[in-house]
Amino acid sequence: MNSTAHHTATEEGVSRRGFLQIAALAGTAAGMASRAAYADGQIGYWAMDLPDDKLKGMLRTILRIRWHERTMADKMLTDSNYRGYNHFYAGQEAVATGVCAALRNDGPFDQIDVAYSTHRPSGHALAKGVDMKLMQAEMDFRATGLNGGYAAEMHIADPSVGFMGADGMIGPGHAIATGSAFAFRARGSDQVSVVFGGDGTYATPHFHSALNNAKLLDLPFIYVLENNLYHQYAHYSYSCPHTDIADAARAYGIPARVVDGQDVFQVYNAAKEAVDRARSGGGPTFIEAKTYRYYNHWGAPGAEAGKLGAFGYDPLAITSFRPEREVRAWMQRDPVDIARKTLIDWGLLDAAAADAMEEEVKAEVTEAFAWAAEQPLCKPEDGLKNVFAEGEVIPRQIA
Ligand SMILES: Cc1ncc(C[n+]2csc(CCOP(=O)(O)OP(=O)(O)O)c2C)c(N)n1
Ligand SMILES: [Mg+2]
Repeated sequence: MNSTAHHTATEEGVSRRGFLQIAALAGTAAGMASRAAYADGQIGYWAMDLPDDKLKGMLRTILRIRWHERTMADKMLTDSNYRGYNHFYAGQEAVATGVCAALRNDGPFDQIDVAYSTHRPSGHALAKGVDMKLMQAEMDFRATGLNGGYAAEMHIADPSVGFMGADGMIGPGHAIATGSAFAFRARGSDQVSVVFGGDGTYATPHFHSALNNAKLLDLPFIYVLENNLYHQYAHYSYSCPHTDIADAARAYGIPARVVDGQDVFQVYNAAKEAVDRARSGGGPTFIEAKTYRYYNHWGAPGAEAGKLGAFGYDPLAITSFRPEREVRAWMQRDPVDIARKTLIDWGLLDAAAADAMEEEVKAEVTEAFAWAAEQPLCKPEDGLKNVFAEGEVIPRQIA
């Protein structure tokens, strides 16, 4: 352990390190696994020191995202009247959860941290604090949804919790996210701006200009790259020469970490370090989370109702882009299982309590879908609302 890099997590919490050291000395599987995973000698933060409620809250967030995804996939497969759609995030839940757990998500708009999302936004939105019912109503084109039903999945936004929006275009959101970071610095605020991006963004000009500008101006900016190996139906090696895309960030002079994106607590550790650096004026950080999506790029081809994941050949041949055994291998390192097992190993939960939490989450998700389904549909003309400004718009410039 690098002692200069070591800090205890800032929130009040009990120390579990003693427990882990004892467990490791005793040679238990739990202790050894935990030490290998968390005492890597580089990241000085210890998610395990956080208060119990916060740690259990991370498992709950992962479960909320997971069951929202599964419920939506089943709806798409079984209910021909269901209009909603999604770029499913299942498999990647630990990334959004671990990152957003390190952010300031409550408070006035001029104090909370902001997160910019992608075309795959449902997990980022829920982790940042977007209301599930309103989000689901939006994804189902309901007039009472989060954005009036005309944003649907790929343009949902809720600035009240710092969720600055999904983005149907790959890349341009990066420029907006660095713009927010610049605004925070110009205003002397300690807010932090985070952008999520996929491996497919590497080949966009926005990726490179965002990193370059963030470093040149030492902005409070965090780039979270979710490397799920594929952009649409192509492996990222088709468009990126790096194995670790983090190497590209290092070339811009930005500190970068590669983390196991299936382990929420490792993601949290890296995010906490990045947030503290950004808040204290230390500039940007790049985090590459290695992860995997269980479903097809878009929608539910190859999936079966009631089962997690999409496999094998489908008539459109679009699930055939990756080997079935690869999907199954990644599903062996499931973010739900890892978070659940870790909390049980740390003594925060037993299996019965974890099961009870999952049942509560399922009930919440069922209720959200039922509520959304009763809401009035938006009208086609609603789609033009808020597209054009009305009246006079006065250009402004910071002096
Ligand atoms: C500028 C632009 N080009 C192409 C597309 C079509 N498109 C949608 S998603 C996607 C791949 C994105 O891959 P990645 O960034 O790895 O994210 P993932 O889908 O894996 O989450 C592409 C090319 C787009 N939306 N925007
Ligand atoms: Mg990808």
